[in-house]
Amino acid sequence: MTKMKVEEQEKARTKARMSGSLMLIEALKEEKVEVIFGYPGGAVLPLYDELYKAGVFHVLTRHEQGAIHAAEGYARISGKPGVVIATSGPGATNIVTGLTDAMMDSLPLVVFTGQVATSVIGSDAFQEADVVGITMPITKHNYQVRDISELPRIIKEAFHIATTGRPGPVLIDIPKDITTAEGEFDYDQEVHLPGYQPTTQPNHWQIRRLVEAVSQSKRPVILAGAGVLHANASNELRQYAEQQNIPVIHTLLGLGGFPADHPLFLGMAGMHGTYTANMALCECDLLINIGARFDDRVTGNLKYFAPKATVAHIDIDPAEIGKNVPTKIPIVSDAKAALQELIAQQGKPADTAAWLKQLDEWKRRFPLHYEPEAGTIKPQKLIEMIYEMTNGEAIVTTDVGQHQMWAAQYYKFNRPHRWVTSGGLGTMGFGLPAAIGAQLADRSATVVSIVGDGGFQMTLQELSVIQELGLPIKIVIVNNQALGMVRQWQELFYDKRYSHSLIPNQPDFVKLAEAYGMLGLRAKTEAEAAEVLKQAFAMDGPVLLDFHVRADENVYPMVAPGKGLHEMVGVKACEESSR
Ligand SMILES: Cc1ncc(C[n+]2csc(CCOP(=O)(O)OP(=O)(O)O)c2C)c(N)n1
Ligand SMILES: [Mg+2]
Repeated sequence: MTKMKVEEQEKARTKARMSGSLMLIEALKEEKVEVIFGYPGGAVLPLYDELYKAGVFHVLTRHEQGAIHAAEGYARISGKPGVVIATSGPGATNIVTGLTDAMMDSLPLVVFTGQVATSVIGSDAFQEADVVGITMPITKHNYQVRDISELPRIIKEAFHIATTGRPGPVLIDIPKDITTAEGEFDYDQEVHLPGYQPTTQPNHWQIRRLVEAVSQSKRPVILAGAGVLHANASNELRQYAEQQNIPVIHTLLGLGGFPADHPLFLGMAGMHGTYTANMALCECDLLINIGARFDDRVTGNLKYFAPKATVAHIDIDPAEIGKNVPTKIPIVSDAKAALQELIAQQGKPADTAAWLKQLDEWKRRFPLHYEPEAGTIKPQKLIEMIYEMTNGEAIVTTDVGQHQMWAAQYYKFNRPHRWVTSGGLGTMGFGLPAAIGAQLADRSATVVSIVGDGGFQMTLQELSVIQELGLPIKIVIVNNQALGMVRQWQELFYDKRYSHSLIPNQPDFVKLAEAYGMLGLRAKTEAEAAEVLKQAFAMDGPVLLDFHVRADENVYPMVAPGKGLHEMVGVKACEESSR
């Protein structure tokens, strides 16, 4: 067949008449969607019927929240949009947390919700919810399809909006009658959105100003966030930092963007950041923020944040620049494009020798620290053991709490796109379903889901999916029989009144694993931990590991709420410690 003929046939196919449901399937094919995470119900029955006929790979999670977190994990690892389908009413409201999570952490999702028929919208029909209203502030954009003729354009726009500029979740609410109505499927159209034209290339004059500021700086530092990962700019970040001899700090979400074992790396900043990273932010004279949004968990009390610094901020979202921290050099750009330009300019590097010497001294004197203890499992040690067992190569997903912070501190990410955590929203229950999406995005990766005994119980039904798909995820429960992070705050700030944070009677997680048809292993000492980790990682299939760790361990260093970064507690000078 000639090339012309193939093109004609292709055109004919994209102009064919079909139902709304089939259009959706065809659009997903055009967008090269590999997997859909979802849950059926009345309003999406026609759609599910087409899914059945088309043989699309659809993962039936056991709760819609599981579906959307799995889609987030998939998006985080693959860089492609995660696709979700939920039914109207309760199906849609069950994804509200995930949408908010994806919005806060800038993850590209395209989410389809069923809706009652257009003729009964507004009548409190069975399973009707105002999903467009509910999700307006927690989506990058949302739509309700009112006419079948709009459907192809809307789907095409949704994928475009979710994945360009600052990524985010886009929702399409589709009334049931639209899924059965027939129309022309024209997907061969340009996206035309005059009001949405993200700036991706930096302003040359602002770049020159930054180059000049760097050349005059004595104590510059780069704060790199997830924007570097979204832009696939890790290589450029490294090149630039090395070219200019500028040290690098990561936000929680940025981890892996710069190699943790690089001499210029100072660690994570913020509430549980390293001493060196936080002090560098206090003392720097030039702060170059690349793709981070100056979250309050990173800055601490803004009154004391980077008091001596000229601030430069590279961000694809202009709304972030100057939002929290006054910014002298604003650069609206994709991180990769801005870094490429900075590298190309090759300005005179800053003379950072004395600064780097000071930072090395801090690194040596005030490393992350914990007291080893025989006969128990130190959670920090547990993370180190997992790091060693996986050669630092695993994809790590977490829940939210102490275990999340220990994972961020002690699993040294040298590569991008290995770290999947809920940063902005801090969503308990995120880790397990996110691991499903992460594993489906990278089938050959070792995926470790590090979860708390509290958060695990918020989405543990997804064990069923892991078992059913035979995903070889290693689930690590850091079982401190407590809502540990809440317990820590109550110990430190509420005079040890442990109001509803201690859970001494957790279920038997090993038996639970068995109920879900997977191997469960338990360890209560470091020696047992080493043994079960060896066994688990030697196995092909999923394993659930229940580690009973010390219940009263705290995450340090810590910047108490309302304090400045210089007011960290729990820092020990190396000479005083046994490590
Ligand atoms: C959905 C949700 N509810 C409540 C919280 C508040 N919260 C933050 S950390 C935490 C404790 C988590 O306990 P666990 O999962 O056992 O983790 P740990 O801190 O013990 O490691 C709680 C309740 C939250 N982040 N998310
Ligand atoms: Mg816990």
